[in-house]
Amino acid sequence: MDIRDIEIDLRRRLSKKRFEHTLGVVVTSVDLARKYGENLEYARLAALLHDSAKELPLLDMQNLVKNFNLDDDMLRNGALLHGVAGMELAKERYGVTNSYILEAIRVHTTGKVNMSTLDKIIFLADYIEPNRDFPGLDIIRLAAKESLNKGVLAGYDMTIRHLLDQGLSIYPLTILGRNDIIRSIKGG
Ligand code: DGI
Ligand code: FE
Ligand code: FE
Repeated sequence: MDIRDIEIDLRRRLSKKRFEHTLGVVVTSVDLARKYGENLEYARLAALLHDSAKELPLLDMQNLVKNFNLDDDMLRNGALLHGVAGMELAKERYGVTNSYILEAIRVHTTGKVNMSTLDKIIFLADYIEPNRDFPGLDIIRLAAKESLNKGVLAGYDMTIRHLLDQGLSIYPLTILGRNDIIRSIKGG
C-alpha cells in the first residue's frame, strides 16, 4: 500500500485523538530525521504506523504476534504489546517489508539495547509531538534539541518515573535500554 492509502486507512481505523497523535509523530519524526541525518521517508512511514495496532482488542494483538516467543508481561499488556502487534500489522495489512522500519515500530514503547537512529527518532517523537502536553515535557523537548541520545534518555526517565509514581511494573528492556543510552552518552 502506498503511504497515501495507508494514511487514509488509518484515518478510518483510528480514533480522532490517536490519528492526530500519529500525524504529530509523523511531523516530529521527519523534523528529527532532518536534524539527525535519517532517511525522511523511513521516518514518515515508521511514524505513521507506530500506533497502528494500539486500539485493537488485546486478543487481536495477541493473535497478530502468535508466531513470536514473547513473555507473559508483554503478552498481557496492550500498552507494551501494541509495538510488536503494530509491526505485524505493518507487514500483513500495509505490506511494509523494510526491516529497519519494522524494527522501529516494534521497539517504540520500550526501546532496547543498541537502538538505531530511526528507533530513537520514533521513540522520542512519540513523547514530544505537538499534541502531547504533560508536566516535564519541556525538559524532553530541550534535551531533544541537544542530542538524540539526550532526548531519548529524558524520555526513558519520564516513563520510568511515571511507572514508579503509578506503582506499575517496569519492563526489564526499558531499564536495559536506558542503561545503554547512558553508556552511549558517556562514551561520547
Ligand atoms: O502508544 P503511546 O501512548 O503513543 O505511547 P507508548 O507506545 O510509549 O506507550 C505508553 C504506554 O506504555 C504507557 O501507558 C506506559 C506504558 N509503558 C511504557 N514503558 C513501560 C510501560 N509499561 C510498563 N508496564 N513497563 C514499561 O517499561
Ligand atoms: Fe505506542
Ligand atoms: Fe504513540
